[in-house]
Amino acid sequence: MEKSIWKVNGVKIECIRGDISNQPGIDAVVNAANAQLRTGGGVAGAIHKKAGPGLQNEGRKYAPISPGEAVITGAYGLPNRHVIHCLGPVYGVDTPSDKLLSSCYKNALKTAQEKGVGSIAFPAISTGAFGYPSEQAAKIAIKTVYDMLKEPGGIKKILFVLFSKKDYFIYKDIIDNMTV
Ligand code: AR6
Repeated sequence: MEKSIWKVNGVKIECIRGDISNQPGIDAVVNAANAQLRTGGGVAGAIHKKAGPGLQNEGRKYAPISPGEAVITGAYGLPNRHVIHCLGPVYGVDTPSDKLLSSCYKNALKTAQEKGVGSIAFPAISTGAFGYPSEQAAKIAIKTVYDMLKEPGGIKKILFVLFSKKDYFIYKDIIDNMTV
């Protein structure tokens, strides 16, 4: 299997190629959500399809959310305990896009820690329909997670799940070149 692992303060940071809706063994998966927390294309489509209608029903209570925000729900038909929904910025429209994208990862991790989540999987938020260039988004995702791990928080594993081979190698190159 294609994967790359890096350890920071005892926390495993790993990237793999795969489908975010098929990550058994991970406590919480992150959804690249829309503001209404409804089903959609890409990640949101895959997550809602597997979770079933309960996810959208619960999401109604929290919608709408703003770019950079994260909310947590149950996972319903998914093989996980929670879904953490993040609304990424539409690249160049929701600004400053870099800070808003970083806030997604920060808020997702904070929310996860508050719920006692031990492992979390992220997709490449904003890099599909929202147009964020993959390499810039990957650098923000990895740097934000790394900075958050300087403080102890209970999370033991962070998994980046990339759909395309190209995105997987972008993450792998960054992770393989991190030295701590
Ligand atoms: N597992 C992992 N990654 C995936 C999957 C999957 N099953 N499917 C796609 N990707 P996107 P966004 C990759 O568009 O840019 C939705 O319609 C994909 O290749 O899901 O944040 C929502 O309803 C890309 O690299 O999220 C929102 O309206 C990345 O995941 C809007 O799109 C993110 O693509 C959110 O747009």
